Amino acid sequence: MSDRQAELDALLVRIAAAPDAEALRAIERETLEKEGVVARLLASIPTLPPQERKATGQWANQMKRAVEEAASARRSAFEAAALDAERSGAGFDATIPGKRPERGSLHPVTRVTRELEDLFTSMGYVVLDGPEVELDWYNFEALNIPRDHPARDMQDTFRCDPEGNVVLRTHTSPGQVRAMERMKPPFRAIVPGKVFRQETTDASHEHTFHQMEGLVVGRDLSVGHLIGAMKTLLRGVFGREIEVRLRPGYFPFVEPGFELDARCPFCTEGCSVCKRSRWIELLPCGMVHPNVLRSGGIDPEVWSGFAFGLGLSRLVMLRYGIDDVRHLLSGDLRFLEQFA
Ligand code: FA5
Repeated sequence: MSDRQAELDALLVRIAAAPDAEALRAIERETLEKEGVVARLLASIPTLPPQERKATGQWANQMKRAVEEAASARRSAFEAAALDAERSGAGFDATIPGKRPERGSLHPVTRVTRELEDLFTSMGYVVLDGPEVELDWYNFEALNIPRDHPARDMQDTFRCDPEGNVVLRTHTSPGQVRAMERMKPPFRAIVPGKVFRQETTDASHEHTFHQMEGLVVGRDLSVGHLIGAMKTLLRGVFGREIEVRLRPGYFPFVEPGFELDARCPFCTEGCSVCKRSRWIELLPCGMVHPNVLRSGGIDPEVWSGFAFGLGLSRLVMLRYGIDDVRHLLSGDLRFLEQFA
């Protein structure tokens, strides 16, 4: 037998005996790739006497084919063995504990939002959505806050274009006019959502927080209806009477306007959440201004309305005893896991 044939036979024996795919790959590398025997053989051809060149080239190709075929057969054998092992259950330990998938949970703001949606829909309200990137018209002008009106300074606004025609909504009140455009009176609607203000943050102020707008449009609605609705809302939310106070409040889109505050549950003598006042601003509200009804295409001579802007983030704080609003959107799992 020639030396070449002996070399090939030895290679084929090693391939057939390769214990695993990695060992097989190593043999393929040393045979077929850059510095492998086949490559070296082909590279040597120009240096050989002309009469030997053809035979050497043919032999190199024959060797290459033989190695490839043997390696492919060995690889198929590995795959078949792995499949057999899997089918027979070999190597599978049924006593090893499985990997438990991480469990997520609803965010506290989502939970309270859903509860409120249930409460309000049971009272005949529809739930509406509105854009977070809002036109200045809906966020301010249609709400009786023209450009240069000092009330614009009450809410520091993120503007999205140099002209200031597009803003990140500073409150859910634009939902009032959008609701009027979509529905014929009489109707009741709530608009929960995220709002944005460019302001300094502290324990009770975030730049991004949640509100829930409420709007009722009907005939002959009065402050009495408004107060009745606010009481029902708070009873539904807290499941009990909580101490509240009503004081006059100024918002250009309601007349008269009120601020409804809830007693701070975190202290008896004032703390950073209530800014030492023992009251938490929670529920501004009022009778819808005739100009706003007109902006929404509703005749104020025929229809009246009341609206409220619930501070949803603050309500969530009250509900779960969270002492800093900034935890809510921090994304901190140590905080969120408490609600699992
Ligand atoms: C408004 O946003 C009015 N649109 C509310 C309204 C609606 C009045 C309908 C009348 C009729 P105000 O800026 O006060 O009002 O915000 C409403 C509530 O959002 C506050 O009572 C408070 O609970 C909450 N809030 C305000 N600023 C922040 C903040 N930076 N972080 C967290 N909650 C806030």
